[in-house]
Amino acid sequence: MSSDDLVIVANRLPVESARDENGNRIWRRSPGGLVSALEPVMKGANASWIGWNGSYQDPGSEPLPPIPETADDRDYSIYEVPLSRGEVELYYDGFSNSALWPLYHDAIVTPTYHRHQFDSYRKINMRFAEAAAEHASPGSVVWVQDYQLQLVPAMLRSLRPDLKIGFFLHIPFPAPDLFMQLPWRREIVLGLLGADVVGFQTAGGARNFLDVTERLLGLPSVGNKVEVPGPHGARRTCLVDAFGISVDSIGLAAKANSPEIEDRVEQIRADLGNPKTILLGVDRLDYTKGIDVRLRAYTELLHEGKLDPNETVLVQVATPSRENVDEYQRIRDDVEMIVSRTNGDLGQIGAPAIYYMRNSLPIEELIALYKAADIMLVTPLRDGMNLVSKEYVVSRTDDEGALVLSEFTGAANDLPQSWLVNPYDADGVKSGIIAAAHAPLEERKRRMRTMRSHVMHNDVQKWARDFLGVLKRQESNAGEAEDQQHSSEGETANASTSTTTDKAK
Ligand code: ADQ
Repeated sequence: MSSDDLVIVANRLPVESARDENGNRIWRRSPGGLVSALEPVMKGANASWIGWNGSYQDPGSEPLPPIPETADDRDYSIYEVPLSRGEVELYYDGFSNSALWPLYHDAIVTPTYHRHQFDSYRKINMRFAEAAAEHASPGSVVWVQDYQLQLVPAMLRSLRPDLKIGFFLHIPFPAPDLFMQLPWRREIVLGLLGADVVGFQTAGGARNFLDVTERLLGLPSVGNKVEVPGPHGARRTCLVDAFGISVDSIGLAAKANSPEIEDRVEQIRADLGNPKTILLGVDRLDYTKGIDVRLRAYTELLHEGKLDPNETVLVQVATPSRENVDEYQRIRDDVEMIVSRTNGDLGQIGAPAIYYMRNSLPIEELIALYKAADIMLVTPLRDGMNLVSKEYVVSRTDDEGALVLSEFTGAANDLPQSWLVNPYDADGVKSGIIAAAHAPLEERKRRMRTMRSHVMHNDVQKWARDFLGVLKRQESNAGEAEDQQHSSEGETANASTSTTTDKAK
């Protein structure tokens, strides 16, 4: 067993199993925002990552090759948490992605709540907490990630009261009235309060969490701190704050400046027929991302003659995501319907109006697309941060390009020089696109320079340093060891407070 000073606990490992062109099993880097965000932080640290490898581990299933101890640019340990197909269906596709994900994204689609799914969520959270308890060295820092693992902080504290425990939520924390729908709302809040520091993407998310803590548990905050009562009159402090995530700015900008990428940009523009204006969308294929919103806006602009189909193309790259969840099949159908209608109506031989790719691309190819794109369209209905917008900005080392960005992303706080749009207002989205397309070059450059400078100075390494710095400075809660071992008693004590508070409201 190894001991580590920094332990990341996340649903997914930074690697996943795949097959190469010869059909052999290989391990490759996992897609998605979390891995992009955390990998730079792990490099060079005495660190480990605990998570699921993305494959079902059922009795009789094909054994996977061991994950290499170290690979290329990885110098941290990996510990796998096994999950069976049934567990993934209940804990991940079920409670995490059919209840929590839609609820936390403003209930864009109706969340579904099932007791057996939550039971599985609780059981799997305990499995992650036990793995962290096993691999963390005494007194080390454990950083738990995201909505799939909100019960882990309190569970881990009860197993290992000596640890410094941080939690970061990558997605929005919803308005209190919405959160109150959740049948297991108290258990979730108590789970999070097990951490020494709970981080959110935005100040609004942190405020929402402090509000529900007061409403549900009757625990007021002083500034950004909540005193959490233990069973025998003991108290510990939980600090709640905003830490907006970012990207590996220096690494991305260095790639963007490479001659290979410059060549690829030229080739992409040529392959697209050297149009006057290239619009680009890059997302996971998720109903929160507003892919349909931007495709509709673009199509209407073409039909209205405000964009010329002979001079404009839109490229949409969408990575398949959560395909076992019905709503994801629905958004895929919607998007593909719009693409085929628009191309049917407006495309010509060799010149479709929309280039649609449903796949995951290497980061170098994404950067080349970012650099080729005159207008980047980021139109989520709700998004915790949105890394794509920041990747676009740091890739534009030429200061050209324009960003059309939804107000309902965390990134909108950091990138106010973008063309901000309300994705629920179709005409507003269209006006934003037209304004970005017609803005004088000098104005575009001025806006891009300011945004690029902001993201270059506020990168993912700074995000991690800020969070871990606050966590390490947070007064030690380790003295609560004994009390926390009786955390279930503590929950009972809190439960009576909260019931009173609930009734009082
Ligand atoms: P996501 O919802 O996955 O992340 P986002 O922040 O945009 O959203 O990150 C997506 C990542 O996947 C980016 O790094 C992007 O480059 C990559 N990606 C997207 N499409 C791709 C494609 N076709 N091929 C290859 N890579 C692709 C969650 C939250 C966000 C939050 C992040 C990080 O929902 O709000 O910003 O975590 O906290």
